Amino acid sequence: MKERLKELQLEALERVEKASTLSDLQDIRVAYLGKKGPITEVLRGMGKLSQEERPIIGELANKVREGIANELDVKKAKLEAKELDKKLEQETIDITLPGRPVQVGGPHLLTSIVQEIEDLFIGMGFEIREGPEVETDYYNFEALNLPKGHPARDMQDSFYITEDLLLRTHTSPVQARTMGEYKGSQPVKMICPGKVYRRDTDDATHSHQFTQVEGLYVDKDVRMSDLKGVLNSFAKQLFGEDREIRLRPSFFPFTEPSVEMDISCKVCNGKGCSVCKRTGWIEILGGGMVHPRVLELAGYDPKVYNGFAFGMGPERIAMLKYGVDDIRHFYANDVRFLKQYHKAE
Ligand code: 2NM
Repeated sequence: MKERLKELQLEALERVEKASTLSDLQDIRVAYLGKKGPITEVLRGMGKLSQEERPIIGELANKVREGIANELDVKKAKLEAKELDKKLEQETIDITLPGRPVQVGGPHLLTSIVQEIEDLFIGMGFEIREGPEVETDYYNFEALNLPKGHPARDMQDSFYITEDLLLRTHTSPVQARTMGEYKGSQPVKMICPGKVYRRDTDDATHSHQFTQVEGLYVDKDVRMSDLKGVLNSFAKQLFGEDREIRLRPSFFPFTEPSVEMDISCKVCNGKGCSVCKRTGWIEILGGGMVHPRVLELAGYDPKVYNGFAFGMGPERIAMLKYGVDDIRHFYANDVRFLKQYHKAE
């Protein structure tokens, strides 16, 4: 039996030595150490041995088992390392290949312009205010001196939700709300950027949804010259120190007197071209002194307080500043358009 065990050991170790794959090793493990293997068989036959021989053979059989198992483990580790090396070699990365460019996003042109406008007014002491896009008839019209029957309230011009609710047609209701909140107790100096809605047919210069930034300054002794100074500073910071401004009389229901502001045309330097329609001037916003009725409705005594207000369309401002020829570019989300205005990193 001793000889048989030693023979098995030699045979097994020789096969382990020759094995070249992990599956060869598994076969050897099953053949020699498995339940039906020769060593198990030897152990099973030990009943026939004498008392003295039994522990010696038992010990030897276990040693042989352990020896084979040990060699199998050592060889297994070697083969695994070899296979890993082979795999790594096959999977080498060519670090000389050019990289794939990463598409970097950036803010939408409209977002950038609104932020730029906000920053300019924050610099002049204005706070930013926002309000609901679904607005009541009261704040959208009534509080702004647009009583029932006023032509601007026409069903044809607004998106009504119910008789009393509509998508706001301008951001002025945010100002009416803010004044109403303060109830005449303190000055107001704010701008309100946001989306507004009008029932227009979309074309190069009209959009049923667009953006507004409106401003309001209410205090004691606010004058038209204050409006002119603020707007002049704004226009020069946004369009360049070399731009001139002018105010022309106009009409809005919520301001009296009302004005429209033009900047001198940059394209022709005031000489007259197609951009300024031969006038040398380009209209960029409207404004005026807040109508006493608007102040009164919000709880401000028009004998004590007065103020100025103005409103502009950031799409139009961006179109003028960057030469965009169609308002629909802002809403088409064509990356070829949008990417042109991403600032370089
Ligand atoms: C404009 C033109 C003139 C305006 C008025 C007000 C308010 F709420 F204070 F009465 N907000 N915005 C206003 C005045 C807006 O946009 C062309």
